[in-house]
Amino acid sequence: MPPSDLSLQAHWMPFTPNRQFKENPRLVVGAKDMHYTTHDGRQVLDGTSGLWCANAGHCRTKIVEAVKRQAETMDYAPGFNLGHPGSFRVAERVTQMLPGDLDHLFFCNSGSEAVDTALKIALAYHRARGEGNRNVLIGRERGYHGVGFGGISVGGIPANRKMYGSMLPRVDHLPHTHNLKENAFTRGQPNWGAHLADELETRIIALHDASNIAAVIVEPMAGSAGVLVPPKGYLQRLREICDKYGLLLIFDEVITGFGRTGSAFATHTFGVTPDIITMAKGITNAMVPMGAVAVRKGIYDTIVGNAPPDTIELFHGYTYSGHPLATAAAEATLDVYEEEGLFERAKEMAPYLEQAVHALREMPNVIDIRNIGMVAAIELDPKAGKPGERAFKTYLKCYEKGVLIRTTGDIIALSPPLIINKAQIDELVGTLGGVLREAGRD
Ligand code: PXG
Ligand code: PLP
Repeated sequence: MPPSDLSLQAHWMPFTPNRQFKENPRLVVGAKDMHYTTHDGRQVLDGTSGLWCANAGHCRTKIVEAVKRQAETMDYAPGFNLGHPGSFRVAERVTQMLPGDLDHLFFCNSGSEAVDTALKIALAYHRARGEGNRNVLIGRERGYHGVGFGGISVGGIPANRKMYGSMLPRVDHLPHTHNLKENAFTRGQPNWGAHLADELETRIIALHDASNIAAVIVEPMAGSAGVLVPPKGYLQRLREICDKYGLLLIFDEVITGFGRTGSAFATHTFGVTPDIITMAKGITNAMVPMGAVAVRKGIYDTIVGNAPPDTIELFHGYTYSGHPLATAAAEATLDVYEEEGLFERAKEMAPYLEQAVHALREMPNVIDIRNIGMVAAIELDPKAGKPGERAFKTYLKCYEKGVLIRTTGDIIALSPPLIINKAQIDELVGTLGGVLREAGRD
């Protein structure tokens, strides 16, 4: 139980069963490297990088120091009509990590804002080209693009949409690629499913006409909906169809950015370059909220070049776009990734994680295991009439036993900080395996 003077009532917690949590709360009060400290002094191994964001581990000294220094030097700088050096440096460094001519970066404060920003940029781009009728946006079933109205409109998670009435008009969705019959227990990219991208051409473009479609947004690897690794050739096919019909391709790399899939971005891992990339989370190692949107040169040049001189070219931005504490955290974070070679490390450790998680195959109720880079999912057979219960009980038991996992429905996701070592992978997967075994086939 938390300290008796702490009231839990006023805080309406996000994506949490509030009543259940407040009856049986779990509080953490400290974090360092691979571990959280609970309020009662236990160490918990972080198998999820917080919420997929502390990719270099927690409270890294270099990042802490950079943020402290910045807080003492300049707390805040207005971002409209005024600048500070940090945001320009981060934009240079991040765009240098990206392939092709993805060479401009717009700042915001979260993944949800990055998605809204990217969708608006896509619409503004076509309008600047004189094709403002291109305003249909295409997402994908099971896609998670945050919780703004833009993100839930193109997103494909029913529970995140159903309460909120009308969303963006003129949206359609590709089918998702998850298919256990074809792909269960695949290591890395599944062989089956590239043809699902063809629906963009055969159904969606056929229905709406390409001349009305602005952009296609997908997570190159769907994270939130349960780690859906793209089938071989699938993203290439989407790219080809977008090129053929003049549609912008947006990769939402809020989770996959900054090393998760075993290279800097999923665009590198899968060898497909989109027109726009959204990012957040790992950009500051979760130290300070930050999001960003990278766009290809042609998009920036078109929107900026077509506006009358001496006018604002894009009517968009946030009070905290490029906040100095966030840019200080981002610079130090990029240093840590680079100095410690963490993206390469993720790639090197990936086979070990793969081996470890696939050893859970014979555990009770496991119906699929999938993985890529430093991310893995173990899917459980849902209990009849009680979807999600089996995985959530596993989460609670693992937490009691000192490891933090993440669940979505009956899918368990593991996405540890990229600094995890082999003994810690053994501890994470071993504890999970023990809990699954104990639960048995109830
Ligand atoms: N796009 C993608 C692909 C994401 O994964 C967002 C946008 C939204 O980011 P913000 O910063 O607005 O939350 C996300 C966020 C989970 C989990 O456990 C995933 C996210 C957030 C919280 C929990 O699956 N993804
Ligand atoms: N609401 C009001 C009344 C505001 O004045 C502002 C910003 O000035 C916002 C919302 C948007 O806030 P932010 O720029 O932090 O997204």
